[in-house]
Amino acid sequence: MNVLVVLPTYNEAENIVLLLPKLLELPVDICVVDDGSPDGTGALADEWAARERRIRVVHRSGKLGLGTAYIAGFRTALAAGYDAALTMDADFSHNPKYIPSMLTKIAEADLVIGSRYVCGGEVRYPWHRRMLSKISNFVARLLLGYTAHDCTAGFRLYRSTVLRTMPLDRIFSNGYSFLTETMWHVQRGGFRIAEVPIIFEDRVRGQSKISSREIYRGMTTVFRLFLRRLRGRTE
Ligand SMILES: Nc1nc2c(ncn2[C@@H]2O[C@H](COP(=O)(O)OP(=O)(O)OP(=O)(O)O)[C@@H](O)[C@H]2O)c(=O)[nH]1
Ligand SMILES: [Mg+2]
Repeated sequence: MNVLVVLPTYNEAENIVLLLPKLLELPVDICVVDDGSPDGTGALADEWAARERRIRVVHRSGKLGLGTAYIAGFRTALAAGYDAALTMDADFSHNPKYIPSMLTKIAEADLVIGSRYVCGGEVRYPWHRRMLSKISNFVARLLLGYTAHDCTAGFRLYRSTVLRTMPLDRIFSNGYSFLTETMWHVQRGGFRIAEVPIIFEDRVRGQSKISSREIYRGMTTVFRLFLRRLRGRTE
């Protein structure tokens, strides 16, 4: 299976130079989606891409949001004929050491989640971030009927068959809540979901980009999808 790792970046210069060599040790290609990072992440990624054919870089004009960065990566993966796309954060919260077990698991699933909330998984965050993550997961599972234990995780391996069924033009979340919204389509599509345990570590280098606005948007996304569920709509 040929897999494209989709790596959204915004000001991850310190991390990208450490992460790309780690990813190159694995049987995957890489697509960095950089939003004109002022710290030069995009230029660093270009230098790597010039030396290594397995790396490509999508440059966008400014900070357009995590969700649309994933979409840009998915479109690249589909256009280039990859069998699957793996999304992950570029700040080592999603450690590449878990990718081999995700690649193995995809043999029996359509979506594999690097999961914080199955046996063996863990979240190493400050307590308030841990609570926020747990509550948003709990609410999404309760209101939207999601069966995955970690339905807000960004560490995911999607088969292209799943991506092709997603209405990428009509997804309304452009930020972090994209993850909650895509889970809607995966679950409605009846796809097989598997989870492999990961230990999620807090970032050591660089700064967090999640804002209170994104948290608010996350809540509105859940309620919007909940209303859709009440109306019995599948799209
Ligand atoms: N291209 C692009 N990447 C983004 C954008 N916002 C965040 N990212 C990247 O998405 C990934 C996750 O963002 P983080 O800031 O780590 O968010 P988080 O993991 O929820 O927050 P922390 O745990 O506090 O780091 C990182 O690789 C970011 O560089 C964006 O608007 N555009
Ligand atoms: Mg992070």
